[in-house]
Formats: sequence, structure tokens, C-alpha cells
Amino acid sequence: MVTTPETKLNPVEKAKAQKHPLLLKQELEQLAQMGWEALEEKNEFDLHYGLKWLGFFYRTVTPGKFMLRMRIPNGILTSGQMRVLANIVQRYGQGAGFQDRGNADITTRQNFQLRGIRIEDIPAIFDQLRQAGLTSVQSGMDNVRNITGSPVAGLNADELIDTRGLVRNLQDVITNNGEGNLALSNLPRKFNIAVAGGRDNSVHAEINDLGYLPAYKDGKIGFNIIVGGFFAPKQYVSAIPLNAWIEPKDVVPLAEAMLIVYNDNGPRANRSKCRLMHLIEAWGIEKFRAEVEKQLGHPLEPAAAKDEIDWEKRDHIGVYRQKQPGLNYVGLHVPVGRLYAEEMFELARMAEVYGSGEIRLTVEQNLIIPNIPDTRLETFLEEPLLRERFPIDPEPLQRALVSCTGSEFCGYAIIETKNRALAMIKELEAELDTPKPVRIHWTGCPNSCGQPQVADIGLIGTKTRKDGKVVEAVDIWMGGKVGKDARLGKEVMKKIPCDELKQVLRDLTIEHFNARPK
Ligand code: SRM
Ligand code: SF4
Repeated sequence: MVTTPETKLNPVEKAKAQKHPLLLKQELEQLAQMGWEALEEKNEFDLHYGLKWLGFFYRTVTPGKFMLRMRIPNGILTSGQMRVLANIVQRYGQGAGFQDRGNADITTRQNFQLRGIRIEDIPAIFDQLRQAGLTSVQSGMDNVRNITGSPVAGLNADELIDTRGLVRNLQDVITNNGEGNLALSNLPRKFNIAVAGGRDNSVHAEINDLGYLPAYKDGKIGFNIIVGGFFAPKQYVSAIPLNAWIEPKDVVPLAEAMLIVYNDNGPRANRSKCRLMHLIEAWGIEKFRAEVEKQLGHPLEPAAAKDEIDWEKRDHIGVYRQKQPGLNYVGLHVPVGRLYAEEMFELARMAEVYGSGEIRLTVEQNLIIPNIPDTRLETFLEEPLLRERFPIDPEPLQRALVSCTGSEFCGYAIIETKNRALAMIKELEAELDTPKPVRIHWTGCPNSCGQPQVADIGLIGTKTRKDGKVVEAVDIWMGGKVGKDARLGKEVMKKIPCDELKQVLRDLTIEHFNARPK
């Protein structure tokens, strides 16, 4: 362990040592009866942190209300599951905030978060999820987050590896089939895993703690492994090669071995220095690799000379032919990822009537309905929901807009993001003709959940002084690249007040992205 015996454990570690937070699962009925106010008095840690092990995030911004973070492996769910989630939003999510109704957000990890949940309803919701084959366990705190995989896995003729089963197996092992896994849920910190199956790295694996990139070795397709990518305030780090190539059958054993090495040896003192990369830095990549090999019980093969990521990243919005003859997948743009219950019911219906009942989410906070036969496509495209809310051909600036939650619901936020981002982009679109999408990512604080460092233009919430007052502002990053030759952007401007931002974005899109005033 990098933390020496005499090093102080951080307060979260101390609390976890008292009681493993997953054990709260057995106390849900009691907690529901107790209510959130009594719980706050009796055990603040359980309210604010412990329940995150089960996927329930207490929101100080909306007192008494929780956000429910799901796990949607590879971003794939069925229409039946979508209805269960819609029902939770409708039935339990009242008075959640904006427009005073519950909502759901598609996240930057191909996942769903539902809002407005009360502690009294958690046991019923937990049961409903289980019955629907869904789980929210281990979706927060010192756990492996939702595992991302190619959003068009199994649909695309050009895919190299179908990631669906691999991601599902990873989740099942890591969460003990959704019931909770005590052995892998007391990590030193969060842990992100992404499995890329296509040539464009749709999941941008390079910003994950563990990334699998398709690569050929001796004519066989497998994965090159990259490790240690993460974003934290003032630490924005791309993953580095482990110099290992594995066959698809070794995806799960490798992850398990790495998680055990991290669990047993990762630093547990200062929480801002506990991510996997901090262990790799302390040990050096050679020793880290050797320890993973030891845990695996066999040597790792050296990496293939190159990976197969040689396409620009696609956003999957629009109509695309599948590898299955006569079938299509259609990507819908969901503005800043936000959905309401009635829209979720409607999407479930549309996926059933026109497709196979399957729905997929993307890390750009959009969704895909696959398996729509040629014969039904035209009628599908006339559905009012596509015209009114979720277009398949959005304007170029809106198309690539991504935003984290921001101050509407997130206690860490320094600024408001989603609503502001959408309003500003609409104003810019009214003023500018932009020849192609510009990926503008908003994030409400330096935690960088909205991934501003991979964007063409990334905006990180901060505060500044203007006319003697403290006002909301952003630091601006540019030059992030995803897909082929992925790289992180760089900070180019600091502390631009939000009320001056539209003009700055206008100038940047004209100067760097060939936009023209209308
Ligand atoms: Fe995040 C914490 C939202 C993706 C880095 N993130 C939080 C919390 C849980 C803080 C809190 O308790 O309020 C936010 C919940 C707000 C809310 O009510 O919605 C939050 N993070 C999000 C989401 C919903 C942003 C979005 O709008 O899409 C994303 C949920 C993903 C999921 O489904 O699991 C989300 N967060 C990310 C990403 C992007 C990614 O994973 O590719 C990052 C950067 C990558 C990384 O983690 O290395 C990210 N979130 C953080 C951090 C900084 C981590 C660190 O090591 O310091 C925190 C704060 C923390 O963990 O201490 C954080
Ligand atoms: Fe909240 Fe900050 Fe993450 Fe946005 S970046 S969701 S404000 S923690």
C-alpha cells in the first residue's frame, strides 16, 4: 500500500471502516421510516455518502430529494426498462426542481440519472429496479462507474469487436449481478472503465482509468490496454499504455485483477490523490504491470504495435443502415440530455412499434433507436417527438452540445449549466451559420463531469468579479480531440463572465470554426 501504516486515512476511509456502505441495502426500510432529517442528525455520512453505494445521491440543492444514478451497461436498455424508469420519474419524482416535475438526464457515461426521489420511496424503487433487471448499485463513490461500450455494438458493419457481452459481463462480475459486491466496492476512489469496439473510439476510452482499444495481433482481434486516465480539479490526465494486449475472453479477468491491485495497494490518504494514476505514478508503470500480472496469475502479452482507432469520432445522430439487411438505427438528439416522464414513455412506445424494443444511450447524452426496418422508417421519422423535441438533424451547434448537471441540482456546482448552455446555443444559432458541428462542452466546476478537456470548446464554471460584484464565469479550453489522434485541449482564456460569454463564443466559432454571421 502506498499509504504507509502511519499515514492518516481520509475521513471517508474511516467511515467505510466502521461499516461497509453496501450494507445499507439491508437497512432501507428502516431509513425510509426514519426520514431524511432524522438520518441527517443520526448519521450524516450515510445520508450524504453511504447511500451513493446503492445509487441514491442526496441533493442538498433540493432538500429532502435524492437523485438516482442507474447502471446501464453499454448504454443499452429495453423499452420495458425505459417504462420502469419513466414510471419512477412520474410517480416519485414530483417537485424535483426546474418546472417542478421529475426528470431524467442522460449522462456523459451513457447512463441515466433520475431526479426528485424521496427517502420514503427508496425501498419500493429498489424492488422495482430489481424486478426489471436493472440496478443502481455501486454507481457512486468508491466504485466502478457505469461501464461504457460502443453505442452501435452489433449494428455496425465496420465494427471490430461487439462490446455488448463484454460490458455486461464486466458489470455482472463487478456488481455481483447487480446485488452488490463487497469485495470490489471499497476502492480508494472512483474507477472508470470503457470498452471501444469500433474504429472511432466512440466512448473516448483515453479518459478512463481502464480503457480497452481494439488492436490486431498475429491476425487476431483483441485489445490494447490503456490505464490511468482521469479528470479531477487541476488534474486532467490521458490514459497511458500498459504495454499489454489481451484477447476478448480476458477482458473481465484483467479488470478484476487490476481492481484488486488498486484496492489492495492504492493510496487512501488525501482523496485528491487516490485515483489509479496516483498508484501508477508512485510505482512506475512497469511495477504496476508486474503486479497486475501477478494477480492474474500469468504474464501479459506486450501490446500490439498499433491500435485500430483510425476514424474521426462519430456522433450517431441521424439515420444509418445496419449490418443486418433492411434494418436501420436512428440517433436522436436530446438537448443537454434532459428527458421528462411522458417523453420516456413515448420513446419506449416508439422503440417497440418501429424497432425491436431496444434503446441505446451515448456519451454525448443522446439516444439511439436501433432495428427499424426500411418499411417503417418513413413513418417513424414523422413521429411528433422527433419534430418537436428530439430531432435527427439538429442545428450544428446544438448537435454537439454537452453539459453536466450544474447548480440546478449539483451541490459542487459553481455555475448554472444545462439551461444556460441551451439558451445560449439557440441564440448563437439564430445569429450564425456554422458549416459543421462544434463540440461545446459545459461543466459547472473543475470536477469536469461534462468532459470540457475533450471538446472543441470546453467551458469550466468559476466565479469572477465584475463591477464590484461576484458573478458566474467560465474558464475556456480549446483543442480537445476525440477519436483518431485523441488529445486533451488547453486552457485559452480565464474567468469570462457568463453575461459576456455569448460574444466570446461567437468570435471563437467565427475565427476557428468558419462560422459566418447570418
Ligand atoms: Fe461526475 C462528482 C455528475 C461524469 C468527475 N459527478 C459528481 C457528482 C456525483 C457530485 C455530487 O454528488 O453532486 C455529480 C452529480 C450531480 C448530479 O446531481 O447530477 C456528478 N458526473 C456527473 C454526470 C451526471 C455529469 C453529466 O451531466 O453527465 C456524469 C455521470 C456519469 C455516470 O453516469 O456515472 C459524470 N464525472 C463524470 C466524468 C466524465 C466521465 O466519466 O467520462 C468525470 C471526469 C472523469 C473522471 O472521473 O476521471 C467526472 N464527478 C467527477 C469528479 C472528480 C473526480 C476526481 O477524481 O476528483 C467528482 C467529484 C468527486 O468524485 O469527488 C464528480
Ligand atoms: Fe456537479 Fe461539477 Fe460535476 Fe458539474 S462538473 S455535475 S457541477 S460536480
